Amino acid sequence: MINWFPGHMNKTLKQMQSDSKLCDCFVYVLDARCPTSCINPEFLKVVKDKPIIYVLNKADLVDKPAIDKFKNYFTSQGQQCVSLNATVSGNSKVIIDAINKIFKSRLAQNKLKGANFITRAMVLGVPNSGKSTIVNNLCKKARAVTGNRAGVTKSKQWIKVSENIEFMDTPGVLLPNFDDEQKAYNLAIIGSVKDEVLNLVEVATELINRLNLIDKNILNTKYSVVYNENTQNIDILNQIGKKRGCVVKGGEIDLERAAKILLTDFRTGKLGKICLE
Ligand SMILES: Nc1nc2c(ncn2[C@@H]2O[C@H](COP(=O)(O)OP(=O)(O)OP(=O)(O)O)[C@@H](O)[C@H]2O)c(=O)[nH]1
Ligand SMILES: [Mg+2]
Repeated sequence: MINWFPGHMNKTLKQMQSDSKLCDCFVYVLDARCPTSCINPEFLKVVKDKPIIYVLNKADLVDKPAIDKFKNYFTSQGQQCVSLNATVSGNSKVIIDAINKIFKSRLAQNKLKGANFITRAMVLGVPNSGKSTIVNNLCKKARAVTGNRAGVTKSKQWIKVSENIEFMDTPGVLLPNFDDEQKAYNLAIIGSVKDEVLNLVEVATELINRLNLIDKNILNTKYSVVYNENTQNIDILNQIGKKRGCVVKGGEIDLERAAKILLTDFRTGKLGKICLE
């Protein structure tokens, strides 16, 4: 189904591998709505054995128990993990604190010597996870370009984010192949894969499937969807389309338009705080 890994991502990975030699640590940005789906095995070649700060970003779109569950998961593995809504000014400071904690003794030693040591961190993650938003959140003014679609950042850049820390924003990189279809759908649902290369009706019916497993009331509350024992996911998409005026000539429903409406409502939190994992 979803098999999309454009050539520029391979090039980006190679560049990141080379730039990683200049980095002391890594800020690994995960979308809190499906954190483990955002783990890209290719990043291991970039990070190697240097420290990582895992960021559960877009925490405002997920219920707190889910955030706590994933925080516990990472910390129980001895990893640093913070959660965040990067759209709120100043919030990303928790990442600076986590980095300073890791390099505490090195900072103290340098202070004694009177040297100002700069810690360099690479910000990495799948597309649309909020990497550039985090970088901007730490600057006085917007430095990195952001946008609610995959593939906004085209090239790397170093940006000073505190007195002694510089971040390198990088373009989002997807997994070269998906052996796990569920993870692939999760990434498509959250907007990490370009919508243009997707069958949005298929992605939307997958979302309906997941939402109904979590709580049947979600779609019922938002779109007054009616169920009986034979109701299929595609029928539900039809009902959503009807409710939201996606009717074309002859009374048929424009399912593509209905799919876009449902995905946008989910991505912008209009269906509530929902974690897909
Ligand atoms: N609700 C919410 N939206 C966020 C958060 N962080 C980022 N966003 C939004 O997510 C979208 C993507 O943000 P970017 O910072 O461009 O993402 P990116 O990871 O740099 O994306 P690429 O450069 O394409 O890899 C934007 O519309 C942001 O406003 C967050 O914590 N909460
Ligand atoms: Mg970006």
